[in-house]
Amino acid sequence: MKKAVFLTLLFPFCLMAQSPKKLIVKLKPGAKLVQMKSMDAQVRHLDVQVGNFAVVEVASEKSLNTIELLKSMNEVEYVEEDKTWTFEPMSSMNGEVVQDARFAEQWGLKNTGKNSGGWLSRGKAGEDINAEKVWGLTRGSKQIKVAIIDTGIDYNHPDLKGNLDINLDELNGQSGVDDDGNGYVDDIYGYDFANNDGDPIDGHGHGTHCSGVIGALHDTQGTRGVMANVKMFGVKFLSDSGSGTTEGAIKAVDYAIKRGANVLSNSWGGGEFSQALMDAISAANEAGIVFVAAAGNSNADNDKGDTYPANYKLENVISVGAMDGAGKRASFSNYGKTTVHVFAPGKDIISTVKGGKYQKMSGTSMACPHVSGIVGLLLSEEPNLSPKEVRERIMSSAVRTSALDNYTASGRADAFSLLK
Ligand SMILES: [Ca+2]
Ligand SMILES: [Ca+2]
Ligand SMILES: [Ca+2]
Repeated sequence: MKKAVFLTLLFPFCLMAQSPKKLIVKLKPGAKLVQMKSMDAQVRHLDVQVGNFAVVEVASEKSLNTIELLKSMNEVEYVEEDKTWTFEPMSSMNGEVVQDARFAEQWGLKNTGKNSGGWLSRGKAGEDINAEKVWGLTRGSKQIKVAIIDTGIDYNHPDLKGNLDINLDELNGQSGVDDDGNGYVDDIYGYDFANNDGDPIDGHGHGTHCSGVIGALHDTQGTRGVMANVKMFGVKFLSDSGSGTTEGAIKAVDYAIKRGANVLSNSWGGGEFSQALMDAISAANEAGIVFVAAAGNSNADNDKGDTYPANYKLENVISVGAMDGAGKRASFSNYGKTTVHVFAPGKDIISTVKGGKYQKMSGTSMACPHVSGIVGLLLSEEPNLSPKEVRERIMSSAVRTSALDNYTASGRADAFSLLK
């Protein structure tokens, strides 16, 4: 008899455990949401400064009723379902692994026409971000912090180690203790909101690749970043398989703001609009922080479709499309005559990956950090520019080409023209 009772009790709990729905609730300033026992819903408040948010978890079959109930409450501004966000690579994750790559292969920085072609397409000299020339003017600054919001960062990579933003209080502090009192335990190299711990090590490789594009060391080995001098940290919210939640993305943006980032590099996206995420990015704008975003890899027109976060109409968002070594739109890259602000190299890009290695990847994911690095170079020289001014400068200095004319509001990002 006892056994039968136990089973009937267990059943509904199993249902809940298998299919909970996560709701993001924006509350009016100062409002708090109390536990919703009548709905069997779990309520958590988000400890973020980018807005007054709560997360409500409820069994799927009750989510519609719960949403209606929440919407009827005076304290609630809006409710949305948590969404899934993924990074924006083309896929060559299993591509060629190169152990001894050199600067000569980095056509995105210096395109010789010979280092940028493939079997089907010839490369074209000069179709790059004009990095060598800009390095005669600036190589960046250790005053500039760039947050790579992604799958994490291989902070042990020999080509990244010298350009990391290290939280010395935590490095020299006690394990398990929030030594600097910033609310995050052991956040030395960044934070991991996919697993909620202080270790943002990259279990995938994607975030490390983007990091290397921005700031791999200028030395004798491996690759070079757009910036020779920078302080980078990893804010992980995409899991090792490459997907994350709206909750994680909000926390990641919030953390990067608190840690003093100047630039947020975002090589990820999803399909749908999230007001909560937009509010978080808007808070970054108010803090003077530039939000660079991959335009997406669906060969789609962003003027007509919804690609977020790239399509948020905020002054600090720079949407970046990907071009190939011939200076043409990469076949996978999203485009948009008004919504895609600029293009940058994003095909067969060699950079750092986990385990101290190097690998070629393609995607607007790779174009995005090129522009993040260029923004970093600009802010190194002119730190008081507003995000809006930064975007205007990036666009007005871009090289307009017939190949890209129909695909972007400006052209190919050119770091030298920007800073000369
Ligand atoms: Ca801490
Ligand atoms: Ca600690
Ligand atoms: Ca190097």
